[in-house]
Amino acid sequence: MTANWFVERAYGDIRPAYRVAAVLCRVRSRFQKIEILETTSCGRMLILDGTIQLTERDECIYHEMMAHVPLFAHGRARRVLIIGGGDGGILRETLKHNVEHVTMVEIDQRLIDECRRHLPRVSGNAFADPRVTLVIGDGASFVAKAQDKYDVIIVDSTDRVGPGRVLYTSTFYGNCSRVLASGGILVNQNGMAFLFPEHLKLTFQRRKPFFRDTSFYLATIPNFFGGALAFGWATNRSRPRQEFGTLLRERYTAARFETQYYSPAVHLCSFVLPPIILRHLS
Ligand code: AG3
Repeated sequence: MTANWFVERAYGDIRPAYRVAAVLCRVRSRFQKIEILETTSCGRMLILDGTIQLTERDECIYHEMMAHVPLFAHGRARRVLIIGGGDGGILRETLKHNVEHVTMVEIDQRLIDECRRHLPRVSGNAFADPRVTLVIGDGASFVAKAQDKYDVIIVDSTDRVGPGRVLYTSTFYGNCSRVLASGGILVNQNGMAFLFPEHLKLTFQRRKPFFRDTSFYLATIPNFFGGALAFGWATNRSRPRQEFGTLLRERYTAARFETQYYSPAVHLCSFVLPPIILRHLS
């Protein structure tokens, strides 16, 4: 390939490619290779260890679906824990809610610094918000030691390779269920549903012992290759999420902020799983 194309090599025999106008950052941190590129088609793009994490053009879908689905479903979340999410997009969306406190645990300070510098629109003013406590450290050991309880935990990690691996283990899920307050909700980035259905199965089986309701919801993020992305959902709430329709609409209207992809209707239908995916959940 010519020098001014970025080729994503994460998918074996298929390689998506993007024309690059400028390389803004290409460094190796203690944990991973960080690249931020200016593409001609999708604005700026963040790549970690060769896998696309976001583009300015479609990051709203990922960040809105990962923050607003658990937060509107919960309805009264006061304390939120974000694991990962160094670019600050989840933090930005979370802070639109009437939350009291957000703790964000990101392992890679360098990632935060490079994103604040080259992707300032993604975090906006989120890191300066007085409700935020930023912890630089390992999310899995943070949750293992945590004494506080959280209403919502959002795990914005890379795929099941690299530094994020520990965030897909039974030990981690058990610890999350321990630090969730009553009625609390855990969501995570669980990989491309059609490319890696075995990852859904693994997550489902590992979570079942700890949660009353373990499932997934879907959204298509155009620059994540392979179709729909699966978000994991786990909670011990007794109220079934299928009954949320009217409540969600009330909460959304009361929140008074605009969204580009999220809506109560999108929220509800994102939990509808086709048989080809459902058959992995048993
Ligand atoms: N974090 C997870 C992106 C998953 C990408 N996977 C893939 N393309 N196969 C995104 C970070 C955004 N805050």
